Amino acid sequence: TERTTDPAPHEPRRDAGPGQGAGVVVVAGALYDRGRLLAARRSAPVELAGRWELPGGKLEPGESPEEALVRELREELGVEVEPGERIPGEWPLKPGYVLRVWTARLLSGEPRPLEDHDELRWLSRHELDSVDWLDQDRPAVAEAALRLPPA
Ligand code: 523
Repeated sequence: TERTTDPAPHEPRRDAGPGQGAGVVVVAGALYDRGRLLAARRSAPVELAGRWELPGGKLEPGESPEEALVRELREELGVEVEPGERIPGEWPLKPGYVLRVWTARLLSGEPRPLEDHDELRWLSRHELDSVDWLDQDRPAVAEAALRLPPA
C-alpha cells in the first residue's frame, strides 16, 4: 500500500504494517576498482566501531537506492561512483532495518574516510578475509567477491 503522507523530515522511512515493506532500507556499495573491493572501518556507534563494512547509509524519502548510494559514497568517501547491479538478497540489521547491496564502479576520486569511517582498504580477492567484517555484511561480501572484476 502506498503512503498518502510523507513521514516527518527526520523520521526513518517505513512502509505499511508487518510483513508489508522492508522498513528502513540501508543501501551499501560493493565498490570495485582494478580488481579490488573497498572495505571501510566504522568509527561509530561504539557497538559497531572497529568493524568493517561495505560503505553506505539510509535511503532517504524520494530517493532511488542507486541515488542514495551515489550520495552516501560522495558524502562519506568523497568519490563519484557508477552503480551497477543489485546483489541478490537482503540482510536484517537492527529491528526494522534491512541491508541491500549494489555493485559500484569507481569513476573519480580516491576514497578518503570523511565521515563514519576511520580507515579504508582496497582488498584483492585473497585479502577479503583479512578484515573483521560486520556479521550482517559477510554474505554480501561473499557475493560481491564472486562478481569482482579482473584487475
Ligand atoms: N549498516 C550495516 N552495514 C553496512 C551499512 C552501510 C550500515 O550493518 N554496510 C548498519 C549500521 C547502522 C545502520 O545500518 O545500524 C545505518 O547505517 P549508517 O549509520 O551508516 O547510515 P547513515 O549514514 O544513513 O546514518 P546516519 O549517520 O544516522 O545518517
